Amino acid sequence: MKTILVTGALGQIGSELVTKLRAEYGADQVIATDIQKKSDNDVVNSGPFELLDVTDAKAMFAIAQSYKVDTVIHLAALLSATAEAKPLLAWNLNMGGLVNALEVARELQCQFFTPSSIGAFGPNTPKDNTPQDTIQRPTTMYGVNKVSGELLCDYYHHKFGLDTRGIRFPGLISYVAPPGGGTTDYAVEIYYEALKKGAYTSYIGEGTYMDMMYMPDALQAIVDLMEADPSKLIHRNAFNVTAMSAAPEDFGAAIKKHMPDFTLTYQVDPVRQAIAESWPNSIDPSAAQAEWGFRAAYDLDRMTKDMLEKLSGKLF
Ligand code: AKB
Repeated sequence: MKTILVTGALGQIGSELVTKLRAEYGADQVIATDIQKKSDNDVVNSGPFELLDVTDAKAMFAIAQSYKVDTVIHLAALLSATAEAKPLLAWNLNMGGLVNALEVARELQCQFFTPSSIGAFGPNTPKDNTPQDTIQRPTTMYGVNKVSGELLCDYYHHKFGLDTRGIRFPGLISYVAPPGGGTTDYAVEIYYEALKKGAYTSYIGEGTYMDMMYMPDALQAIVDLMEADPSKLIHRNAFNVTAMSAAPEDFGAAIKKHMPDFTLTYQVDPVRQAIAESWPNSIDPSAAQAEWGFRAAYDLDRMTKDMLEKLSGKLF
């Protein structure tokens, strides 16, 4: 039986991952933590919840020790656009939080997971079918954090024998908790605005391709990787995964199949556009497929149908 500490539990991934982990391993086995407490949130009310600032190493250790956790899932981080606006805060939070979480895992001998991102790649990375092992010279603070994080997790594995595992997530799309401060957030906003206004103005330009994935596939990937036989893992930090490579007009066309009057226009934000252009168009997930059986169940059309159904139930 696992006892799992989750940081950033009220964020985009955490809000749904905690629910899934509680269903799978038992509500009391998943200790959700976040820097804020929203008392009407299901994550806060469906099992143990503790307030935690991940830059506070002692507080993190005390919570982990008191619940006798054996697994740490460290999600708390600033996303790419916010990190670019506040680079020093991003370094302190993203790297400080990560090293604290790794230290907790080392001292308590826990299994460890933290997400990396397509942001760990940069402008001189091969853009199409980006290999698992390739050039990683990102030009954003978020990317610098993600590459450093991948290396640090590998270091803890080699140096201390810690069971560290990670995934390079593409843009994640979900109808539950909104993302905040990411470059790929447009791919979530477009569904909300389609339903609310029948129109969306994209801050990412036409023809800009990035990898994307529906949240249920991302959550399943985390569980599958954490359950994977360690003897089969050649890589650890972190695996390329993707479900689709798409540009704004592809989302527009998929939405139009359900809402023929939907209109998509563009007003490009130069900061987020530059970040997007420094990232791959499409990444190669074959290492994840070979080493732990990764597969995505949702393509763009299946995801769009589900997003529109679930979101309209939520909004109206
Ligand atoms: C972001 O846009 O910052 C994130 C990511 C791809 O890591 N969604």
